[in-house]
Amino acid sequence: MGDFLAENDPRIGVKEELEVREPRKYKVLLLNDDYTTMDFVVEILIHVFNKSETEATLIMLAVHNEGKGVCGLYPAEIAETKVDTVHKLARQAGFPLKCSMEGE
Ligand code: TYC
Repeated sequence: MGDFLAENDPRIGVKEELEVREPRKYKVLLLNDDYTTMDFVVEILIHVFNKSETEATLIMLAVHNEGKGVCGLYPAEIAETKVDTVHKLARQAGFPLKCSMEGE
C-alpha cells in the first residue's frame, strides 16, 4: 500500500470484466446388470445422487430396461467421487453394479 502514484495505481480505474464461466460437466451413468437388486440401485440414487424415491425408481427402471441411464451432471471432480462412492458401496454390499462418467 502507498507504493503507487494514483495515476499509475493498478488498483484504481481498471474496469475488470470478470467472465463467469461454468465448469465443464460430466454425465454420471449407471449400468445395468443381472445381479444388483432394484432396491439397492434405488438406495444409491437416493443417497449418492440426491434423487427422490419416485425419481430414483424411474431412473433405476430406465437403466434396467435400456442398459444404462444418466444419474446426474457434475463437474469432473464431483463426478469422479460419485463413481468411486457407487463402486465402494456396491463392493461392500457384494453387488457388481457399475457406474461411469462421460463428457457432455
Ligand atoms: N437388472 C437388475 C435386476 O433385475 C436391476 C438393476 C437396475 C441393476 C439398474 C443395475 O444399474 C442397475 N435385479
